[in-house]
Amino acid sequence: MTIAQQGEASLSRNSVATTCPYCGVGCGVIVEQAEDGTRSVRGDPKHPANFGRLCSKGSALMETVDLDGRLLHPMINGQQVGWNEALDHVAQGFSRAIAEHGPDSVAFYVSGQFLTEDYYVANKLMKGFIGSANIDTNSRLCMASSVAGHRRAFGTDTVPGLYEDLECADLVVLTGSNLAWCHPVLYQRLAAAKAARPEMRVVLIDPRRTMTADIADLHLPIRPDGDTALFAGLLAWLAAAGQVNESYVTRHTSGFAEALAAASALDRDMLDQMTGLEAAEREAFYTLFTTTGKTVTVYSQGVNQSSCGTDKVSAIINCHLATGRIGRPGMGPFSVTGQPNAMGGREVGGLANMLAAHMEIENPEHRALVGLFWNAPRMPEKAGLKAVDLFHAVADGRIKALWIMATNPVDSMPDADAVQKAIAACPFVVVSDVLASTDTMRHAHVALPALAWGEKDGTVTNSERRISRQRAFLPAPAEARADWRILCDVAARMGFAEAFSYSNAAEIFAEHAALSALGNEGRRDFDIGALATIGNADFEALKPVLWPALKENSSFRTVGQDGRFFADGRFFTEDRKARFIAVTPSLPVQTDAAWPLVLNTGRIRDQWHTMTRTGKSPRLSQHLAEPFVEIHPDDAAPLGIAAADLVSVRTALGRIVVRALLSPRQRKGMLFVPMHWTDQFASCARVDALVPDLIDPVSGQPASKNVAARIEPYAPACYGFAVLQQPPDWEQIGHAPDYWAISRCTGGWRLECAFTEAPADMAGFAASLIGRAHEDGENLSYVDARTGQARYAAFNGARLTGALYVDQQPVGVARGWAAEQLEADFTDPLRRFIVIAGRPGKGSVDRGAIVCSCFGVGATQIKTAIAGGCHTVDSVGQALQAGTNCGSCRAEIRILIERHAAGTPATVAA
Ligand SMILES: Nc1nc2c(c(=O)[nH]1)N[C@H]1C(S)=C(S)[C@@H](COP(=O)(O)OP(=O)(O)OC[C@H]3O[C@@H](n4cnc5c(=O)[nH]c(N)nc54)[C@H](O)[C@@H]3O)O[C@H]1N2
Ligand SMILES: Nc1nc2c(c(=O)[nH]1)N[C@H]1C(S)=C(S)[C@@H](COP(=O)(O)OP(=O)(O)OC[C@H]3O[C@@H](n4cnc5c(=O)[nH]c(N)nc54)[C@H](O)[C@@H]3O)O[C@H]1N2
Ligand code: SF4
Ligand SMILES: [Mo]
Repeated sequence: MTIAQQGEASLSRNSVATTCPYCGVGCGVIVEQAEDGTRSVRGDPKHPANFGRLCSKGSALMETVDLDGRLLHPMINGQQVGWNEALDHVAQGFSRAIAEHGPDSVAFYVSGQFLTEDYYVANKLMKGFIGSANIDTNSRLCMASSVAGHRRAFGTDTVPGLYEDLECADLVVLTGSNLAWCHPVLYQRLAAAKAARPEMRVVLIDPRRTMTADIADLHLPIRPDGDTALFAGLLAWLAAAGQVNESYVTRHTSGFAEALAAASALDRDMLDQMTGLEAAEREAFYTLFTTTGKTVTVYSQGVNQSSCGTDKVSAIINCHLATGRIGRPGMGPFSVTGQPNAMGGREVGGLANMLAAHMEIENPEHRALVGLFWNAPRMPEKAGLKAVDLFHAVADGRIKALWIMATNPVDSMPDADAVQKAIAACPFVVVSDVLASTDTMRHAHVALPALAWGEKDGTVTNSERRISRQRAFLPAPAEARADWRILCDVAARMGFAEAFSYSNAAEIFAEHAALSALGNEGRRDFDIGALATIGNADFEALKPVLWPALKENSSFRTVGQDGRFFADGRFFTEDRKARFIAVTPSLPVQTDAAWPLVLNTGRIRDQWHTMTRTGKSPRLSQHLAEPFVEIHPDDAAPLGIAAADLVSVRTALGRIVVRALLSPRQRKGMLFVPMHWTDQFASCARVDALVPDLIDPVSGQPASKNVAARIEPYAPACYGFAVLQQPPDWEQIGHAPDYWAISRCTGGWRLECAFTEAPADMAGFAASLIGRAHEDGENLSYVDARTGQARYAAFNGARLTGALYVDQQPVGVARGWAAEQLEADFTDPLRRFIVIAGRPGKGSVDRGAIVCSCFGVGATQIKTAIAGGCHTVDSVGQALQAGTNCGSCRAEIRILIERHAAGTPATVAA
């Protein structure tokens, strides 16, 4: 079956080929419906991104598509209204602001989780019809430094290579990328290639020894923001070693001498200091790079999210240009995109400083071309406000009407409390989301229900420039509508009906494709003219397609036959030469006695961003069920912080309260807090409230990674742990604990909590939390006044409705086991006492913290298997199935084997 036929198959009722809505790997998934109506997902074996593989998040997609918590109707000020009223209201709100204060008084803040068609329409409305460039996107927080680095080197925002380059390289350098957790299927492909060709080398550059280190031959625990110096040092090293490709540099580049001079100004001491690495470690890496022709450098947020992110990108690209290692199999710099459609957003020009189809807003020729094509009444002549400045403008009242779509800035923007305040004070705020309650939605005057993954249709582009279809397999729920349709309906009401009269996604895509080819003639990298006349049926059946996709008769070849850019040494600058950029490393984050540590932020394996979707999945929520800070045991000990203690993490901006996870994999002097937890899931864990809005001066991307911080024990009077059928409603309960965090489990919810002062009536608190027994139920409790330990359980018929465990220490109850009791049968009243005992009875097991989400296998089970003689990941897999589906947990299993097979005790709180 060809992939095109798969498209046709997608029209059948039982099987739909679509694309995963999470990371930029862009895996193809097939959704199948069984006779009984249940649906399942599997990796699409024909999709060139994943060839059938899926990671833990992709495998759990079906746990996230229910309607629980969905926004299903338009709302104005919390009241349900009809679509007409909502759309009129939005159009009037924007039109009024524009009439009174001009087009720059309004703004859109959109997202790399938009489909290309949504994105195209939003950009066209703002830039062509409202006449402002005030549309920016969460990609500013994500890819802006890569975009800026590409543009200043290549003349365009081009990713030269393909995923297969990671497989055929002899050296893969991963810097600022936790590929194992953030691009898991690409990581699996790399791991498989290395297993097949063990001579291949992998170098990981990350302050933390992440799970990606599992396949690394060399890990450089770099000092925060040491990358510019490290790669500048490499350029000088290459030159000194006579390994510069002189003929390539002369024929195809400019600026080499200046770049080398800047790089050579760094002496060994400066490199030691700036990289925080031993000279020997650095030189081992330099030697590998110098002696290995086929080298790919993969980078992501450890590079982009920095006040010197663009310079880091340039320092990396410089080394590839100097060696001519670009655009050929197994060679090149490779910026991996985060979101499913970060690339698509760049193609349509969704950033405030771009236009459309990789054209530039400040280029009059480009403006004229696009303006004519759109028949646009007005086009902005200058770039619009970039995310951080945009929210500053909201804060100081310059923006009178703001429309936020498919992103959650109250949690994900730096200085998030200030962003929250700004949004709350903005006179007119519209939010389009799939959920009814998010930290951002809370401030919406108008809430618009969008279609979610599985319901919507369109395209996304992955990290290797491959455009794939997302296809609907579920009906639109209640009144939810596609984002592009909502935008078109508003545009029509603002007087632009004709330009926004699309009847489906295919028409929008065709227009976007036509624009990409307009006046292009090989001048711009992004050209999908071959798809400009695509009709409905072909759009339906569209197979994954790599861009550029030029019209058949086009004589302008910009790309090699193999789909890679720049092998011919022709770039998109005016003289067609690539530009070296001279970079001067900036100093690392300044710490001092008050703020002695550096706070680093990022992602975990099984959660996606602000948890609006992955937080619904019991499987995914049990891997790391609570907000935490990772800290080196040597940093924790002098502060009196022990594993599983609650701690406050502070920066100059504020404080969060999270669980301490002691780990020797963390670089000393640094802390790591995941970005995922919001006010919906925890009392005080929005890490972006701690991150100042410092930006890279070239790209405008915030420095979300490295912030001066300190940490101290939180020391509550008592800790609690509960399992509950219903999530707690603190308003109704009347007393929220000082600290709390909730997560989904199969039968309900898990709650961690703590009180700085124990409630005078703990039993009363327990009863209102876990419920009072009904007539055929029972409430049990056990209180030890001496130790402060208490346990409460409520049963309703044969079911446990909730149990609360309280202790003066972190509660020592087996979490996974306790959560399973929500689904257990308690018809026999005697069995109920095991809940109070808090321990598995005879014949049942405590699985421990979940390691393998696919099969729900926990650390305790794996340790038992190891003790029983399973000393390889595969043998653990044979015994327990763990790690045999998506493979995302294999590195963690290997670490458990290393620790427990060798008899060393674990320091990581499991
Ligand atoms: N599970 C999961 N996967 C995801 C996402 C998710 O939310 N969850 N989000 C997706 C998105 S949008 C994105 S952008 C990507 C991000 O993917 P990644 O960039 O791989 O993820 P992060 O965890 O943000 O950061 C990567 C690493 O950068 C390191 N780092 C911090 N500072 C520095 C530094 O100065 N130098 C170097 N060399 N490294 C540093 C951090 O320690 C961290 O391990 O992931 C995508 N995939
Ligand atoms: N400290 C720190 N901060 C960071 C980062 C970091 O590493 N550290 N990373 C940054 C990066 S790289 C990124 S990409 C951002 C991500 O940050 P956000 O974009 O804010 O995070 P999401 O949770 O993905 O938000 C997407 C929202 O869109 C909704 N949604 C989902 N599908 C649809 C749809 O089809 N239509 C509409 N209208 N809504 C939909 C979801 O429910 C959710 O509310 O965070 C950034 N912030
Ligand atoms: S690697 Fe995982 S999250 Fe990323 S696209 Fe593939 S299945 Fe989805
Ligand atoms: Mo991202």
